[in-house]
Amino acid sequence: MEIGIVGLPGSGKTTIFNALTGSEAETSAYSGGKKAPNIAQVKVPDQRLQVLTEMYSPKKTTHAIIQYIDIGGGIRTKEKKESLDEILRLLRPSDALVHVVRCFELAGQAPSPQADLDEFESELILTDLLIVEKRLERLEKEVKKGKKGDPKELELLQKAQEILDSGKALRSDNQITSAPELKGYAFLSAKPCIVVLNMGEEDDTGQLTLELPEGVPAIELKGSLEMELAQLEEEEAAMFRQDMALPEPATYRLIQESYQLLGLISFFTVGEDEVKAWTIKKGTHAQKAAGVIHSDIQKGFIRAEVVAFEDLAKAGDYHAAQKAGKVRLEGKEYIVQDGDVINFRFNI
Ligand SMILES: Nc1nc2c(ncn2[C@@H]2O[C@H](COP(=O)(O)OP(=O)(O)OP(=O)(O)O)[C@@H](O)[C@H]2O)c(=O)[nH]1
Ligand SMILES: [Mg+2]
Repeated sequence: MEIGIVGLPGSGKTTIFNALTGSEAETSAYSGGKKAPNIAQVKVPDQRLQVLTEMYSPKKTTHAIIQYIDIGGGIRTKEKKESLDEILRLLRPSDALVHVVRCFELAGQAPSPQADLDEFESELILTDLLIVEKRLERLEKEVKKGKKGDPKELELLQKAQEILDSGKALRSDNQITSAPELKGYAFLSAKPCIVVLNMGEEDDTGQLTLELPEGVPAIELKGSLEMELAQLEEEEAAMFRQDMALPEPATYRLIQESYQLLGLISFFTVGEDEVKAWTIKKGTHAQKAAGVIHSDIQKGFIRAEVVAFEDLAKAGDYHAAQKAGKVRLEGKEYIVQDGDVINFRFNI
């Protein structure tokens, strides 16, 4: 799972990337110059894993993982064709976007978050429109030459064109985002998106009221501050946080929200060797979830022994949860819930 960090040049993308991942990638003065992309993986913070780890004292605890990619510069559709191609290539695999908006003063320039947000959103839309128009042109030529093409793809592209022409992103149209015929295009405005309002250190949070695109949540973060904390040793960071009455890194919420935005949930497997969080899409059946661990477990699936994390935590341990009747046996059609602790029974 990968999330692309995007936004206008100088909005603080690399700063947010560093804050999220604890990396020390070089930030830029206001330039928007082209640089190599930054890529790093982070653990999805999850309190429940800590509780389970205390319960089982395993040799190893494994978190769910998200990969973040920070591309240099912004998207400039009009001027730089080449850099656009490069950016599209980099962002194509991303499952979602984090759109960083500058809300701090930079080099004497006051922030204009609403205008910046709208501008970048338009760039996403325009970028997709260019791709759609190019493709439609080619399809029309082929039809003239007597080739048939895929009528479904044509219809969907025409619908996409209409949406984009009206100035809207593709992400809020279910038919477009779920169509297998359009998967290959990797439209940027079709990717789920979270806006990060990147605030200055001294700013009061909770004051900004921006008009957001449909279906796009926003989070306020103090990018520079969070970056500095993320780069400190753990003990030192904890001291600073205590002083500033910041209970946990603000980035935790961003990571967790991006996980939710992608429709992802975690189930857990537990034992003395390992306590582990597994990532699945919401709505996944037990047998398919088993396949995330190993295809053999999916193939030889018999039953899933399931206890909800909350019930297990309340009971204190597995045995007590069993005695309280909280451990259930579920079949392959059972829809796995966020926080389920599962023991798969299978034979091979
Ligand atoms: N005061 C303040 N400055 C910030 C904040 N975030 C970033 N900056 C400054 O803004 C400048 C640009 O930050 P970057 O993180 O490099 O921005 P970027 O979006 O990655 O820039 P490009 O990759 O060049 O497009 C740097 O000088 C940062 O120090 C913030 O939250 N507060
Ligand atoms: Mg950067």
